[in-house]
Amino acid sequence: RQLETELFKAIVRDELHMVYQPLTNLADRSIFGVEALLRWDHRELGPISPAEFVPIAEENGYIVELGAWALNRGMKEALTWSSHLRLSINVSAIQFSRGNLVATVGEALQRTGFPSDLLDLEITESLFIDETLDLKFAMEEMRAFGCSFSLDDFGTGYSSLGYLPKYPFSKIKLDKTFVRQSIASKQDISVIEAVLHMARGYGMSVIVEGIETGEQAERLRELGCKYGQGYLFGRPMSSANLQSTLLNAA
Ligand code: G
Ligand code: G
Ligand code: MN
Ligand code: NA
Repeated sequence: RQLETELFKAIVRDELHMVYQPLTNLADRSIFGVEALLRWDHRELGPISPAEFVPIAEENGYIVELGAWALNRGMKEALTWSSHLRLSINVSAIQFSRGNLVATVGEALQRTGFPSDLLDLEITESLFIDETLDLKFAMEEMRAFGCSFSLDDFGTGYSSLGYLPKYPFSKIKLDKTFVRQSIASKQDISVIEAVLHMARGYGMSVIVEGIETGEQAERLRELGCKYGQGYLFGRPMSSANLQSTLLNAA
């Protein structure tokens, strides 16, 4: 496919960049971290969504290179900001199975000097449907560096919850589909309450994704959610724009 060939050239052509979306304390709306997201601006085709190119890169294995690039770029840019924020970076299962993610993360930390205790790696819940994949050992090794793990897209994987305490996650990212009706439906409220309760039991914190309105933020805060992410608090933005946002908030 044409897109696939173009993707292989994206790094050398300097067509990739990272954007950063605020992770916010619901109590005072202060920013404690960011989620880093890959962007590809093709010289002729224009912007291509990661929802489109990440699956292609996962299929052909190029996600190993893209992922390493994203880790290095994210840590390097995060070090230029005036406040030291947590940096959350998405990683794909293929980076474990076809690459050596432990070595890649270790090298990126060393090369950039980014503090490992500020690094979170986001792993999507749907990975855990495939129980043959042994992520646990690699996760423990990275935890020894000082990194933490967030379980991304929680609630969309339709997997059993039994795997949850077996892996060293410190955070759960509740998928944005739950927020949409968090005010409308009693049923969704009880799901959110159940997730908060379970997370507390496992000593994990919860970040609610996809918060778009002040009403949602307030309702979620009342339910006991501490952390949120969404367009209400900030869209994914360039490193320079994030820096201005931090200065304006200070
Ligand atoms: O950026 P956007 O909100 O459009 O992201 C779409 C999807 O692409 C999300 O599921 C997100 O997790 C994924 N994605 C974005 N950046 C990265 C990345 O650097 N690595 C991986 N593996 N996935 C990413
Ligand atoms: O990694 P993950 O699948 O969680 O990727 C985050 C995705 O969610 C990105 O595509 C990002 O642009 C998107 N996103 C972030 N905040 C919001 C929001 O408030 N509403 C919606 N609809 N999407 C959001
Ligand atoms: Mn994510
Ligand atoms: Na998500």
